[in-house]
Amino acid sequence: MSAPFIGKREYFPGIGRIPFEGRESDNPLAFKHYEADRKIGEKTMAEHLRFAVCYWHSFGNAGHDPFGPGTRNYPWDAGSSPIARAEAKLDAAFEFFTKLGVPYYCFHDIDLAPDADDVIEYEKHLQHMVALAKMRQQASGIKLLWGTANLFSHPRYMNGAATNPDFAVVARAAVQIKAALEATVELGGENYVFWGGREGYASLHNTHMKRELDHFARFLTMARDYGRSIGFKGNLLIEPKPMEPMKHQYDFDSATVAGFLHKHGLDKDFKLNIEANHATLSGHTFEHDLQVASDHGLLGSIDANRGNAQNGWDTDQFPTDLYDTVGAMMVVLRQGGLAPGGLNFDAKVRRESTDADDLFLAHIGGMDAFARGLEVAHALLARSPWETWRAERYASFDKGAGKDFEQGKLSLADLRELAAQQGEPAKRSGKQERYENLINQYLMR
Ligand code: XLS
Ligand code: NI
Ligand code: NI
Repeated sequence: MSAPFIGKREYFPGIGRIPFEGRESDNPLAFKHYEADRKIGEKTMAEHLRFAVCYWHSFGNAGHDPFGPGTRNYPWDAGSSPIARAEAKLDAAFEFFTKLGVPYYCFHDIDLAPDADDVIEYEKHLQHMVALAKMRQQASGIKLLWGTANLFSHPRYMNGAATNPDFAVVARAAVQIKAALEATVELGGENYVFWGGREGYASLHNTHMKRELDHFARFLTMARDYGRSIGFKGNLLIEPKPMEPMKHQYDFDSATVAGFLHKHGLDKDFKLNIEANHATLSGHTFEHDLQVASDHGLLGSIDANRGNAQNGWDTDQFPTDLYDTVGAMMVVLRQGGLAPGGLNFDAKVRRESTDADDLFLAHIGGMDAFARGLEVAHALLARSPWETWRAERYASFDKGAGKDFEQGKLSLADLRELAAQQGEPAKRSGKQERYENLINQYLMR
């Protein structure tokens, strides 16, 4: 194990490289399930899970909410200038990534570098920080899973970015997308994400929805063409979310975005980045939206978090629910993995969690939850009767008339003839409880 990357000063003193100690350990700062090099099937846990830490919640969010300011005093926020603070934040971030032992990170342009209204100044800030990040990546071996642009915080984007009714704002949004694409290419980012922050509407009264959606497609097409022209070979990812901050967000869920991408001929270059809490906000389960994306051949990456059963907003909590992680990993394993995507912890510690080690505890919990989900999902698929049971449920389509139906060889009138001959079909139980029991049985092993 290489020594943790530590910059000019240490931001998490007293915490070393997080070890794997196994499920009997009570050491809060140790992994109980995540053992990076352990093989699950053909791949190691690290290769399956491809964990990433996000820059924004972990190093940029001191805990503010609509009712009050931040509760955490980050030592990297003490510097005298915006650039000095960004440099300190970068060192703290790389120290954290290496101590935790994750292979990837993700950022927005203005998490990494200070924002500026002046275009040239904004670009200079980002280039400066990208050069430093490149050095940190080389020194630590940590890689960029994806980059993105924040087109939702600045007040100019209050009515949207690419879907803004004012062309001047649409053009200004291009400044950030262009720069963030360049930063991603420079840092060898394996994906690029578009979360349509304020792409949606607050009221349909003043909104020309079709026109805004056409603008959105035009903008994404331009971004794709520019990305490809500067050598970006990875996946472009759209991250669906149904609401918040807007009343209605255009990238509502997997099904909506799949239709949009197909309609505009973007499905070859774009895939989806599915966030658990966004799926649940849209009235689905996490597993549902993953499955829809995967069925379209569009599941590219995951923002791993969870919502809260009582709160109706995006609470972005760390994933701890093993049922959820088993379900997610079943979808991922069935499609043969996530690469070049990964599992990015788009999650934040609670406002009341104010110690430096809380950030470690949160990530350790999330990584262990997904490692256990991986183990159980793999065992269910490889060793349990699950797949056989499910296949048997559809066996009537594997031969005879059922197979002819699937292959398009029968007409509606043919089906009527068959039904008239065979009489009333026998009832066949769905046996849901059998599967539910199997999950618990394997979880407890
Ligand atoms: C916010 C989104 C955001 C994206 C990146 O709800 O999840 O964090 O992942 O812009
Ligand atoms: Ni979210
Ligand atoms: Ni996200």
